[in-house]
Amino acid sequence: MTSLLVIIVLVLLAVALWQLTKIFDLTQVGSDTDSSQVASDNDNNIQGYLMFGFLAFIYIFSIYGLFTWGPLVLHTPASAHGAQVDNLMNITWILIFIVQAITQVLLHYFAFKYRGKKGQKALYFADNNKLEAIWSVIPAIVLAGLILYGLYAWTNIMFIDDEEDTVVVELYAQQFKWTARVAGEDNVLGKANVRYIEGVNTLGVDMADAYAQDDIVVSELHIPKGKKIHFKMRSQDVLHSAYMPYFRAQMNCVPGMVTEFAFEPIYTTAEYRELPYMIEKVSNINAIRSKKSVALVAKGDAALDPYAFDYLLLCNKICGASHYNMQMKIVVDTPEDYKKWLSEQVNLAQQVKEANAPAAVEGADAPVKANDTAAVAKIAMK
Ligand SMILES: [Cu+2]
Repeated sequence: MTSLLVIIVLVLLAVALWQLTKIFDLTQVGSDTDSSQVASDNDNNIQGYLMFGFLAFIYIFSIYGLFTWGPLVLHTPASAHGAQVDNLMNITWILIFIVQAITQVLLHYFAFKYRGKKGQKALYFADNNKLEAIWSVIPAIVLAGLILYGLYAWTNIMFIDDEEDTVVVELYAQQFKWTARVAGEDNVLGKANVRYIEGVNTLGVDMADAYAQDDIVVSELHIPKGKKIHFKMRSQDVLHSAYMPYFRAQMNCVPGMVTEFAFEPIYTTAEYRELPYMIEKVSNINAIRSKKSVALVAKGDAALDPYAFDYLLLCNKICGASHYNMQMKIVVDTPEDYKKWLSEQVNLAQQVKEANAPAAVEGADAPVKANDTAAVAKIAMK
């Protein structure tokens, strides 16, 4: 309601200003100011110099942007194919920068040089085949080269060798969270369908499928360094997009179909945290956070926790109100740590079984997970 009122006030204000300028025009009738609608030499000169002013503005703004926001772009890629993506991106940036630097100067300089003058007539110039050939062939060759290189990189990155030893992981998207399903020992995901969604089986895994028995469902994904991870994406509701910026990976998650992406992580989380650029970035973030904390504590609120770097899986399709916060932590472990993590997980079949079984131990408040030693010990002591 308030915004509607503000809009109405703004519209009325605009109408009032418009009426005022009309009154102002009427007061000028009879005076010798130039009210001609045809541009004079003076007008053309002003426009010509403004062209140079605008040229200076776009160059200064480009250089300012490059220095101010340039360092914010993603740094070292954490996947084996990442360098290829970065290379393609950098070549494209450099080409755009060169072409724009040349064409903008020419465009604005000629607009200034041939600005209108009294008595000067525009030259009628139908066409020039040689010129048109030059400015068609050069961009065609450059673009064809760029596209060919892009296609080569794309097929390289998207190729998944079925024979290769990979770790198969499902990424399941729904408004507004991610869930991962690790294929387990057999490295094959059990079938799934929304109709099977029930209780702890939130992904609708077909528990009658033999391949589903060792599947592990997690809300924080661990993957091993140095091995290709084969992701299979599904969505429960709307279009989502699995985006892992540090791994230079992104793939749409489409309801009703499975999409795929595979990459090999080359830095563990611990190693990536130790990269000099990341140390600097984290300390900058923490400097800002501690400054904010001082203000928060002064107001009587709790201070902010210090930030530590983690790989994240984000959603890159605007999928609804909480899209911005749709994320899952991904930890890249050494192969040994990964094995250890895997052995600590309870598979879905077990979880379903425990959820369905009545409490086995008298006095137990809730079903106990097989590997939950602390809880087992607690019950044993009763
Ligand atoms: Cu989403």
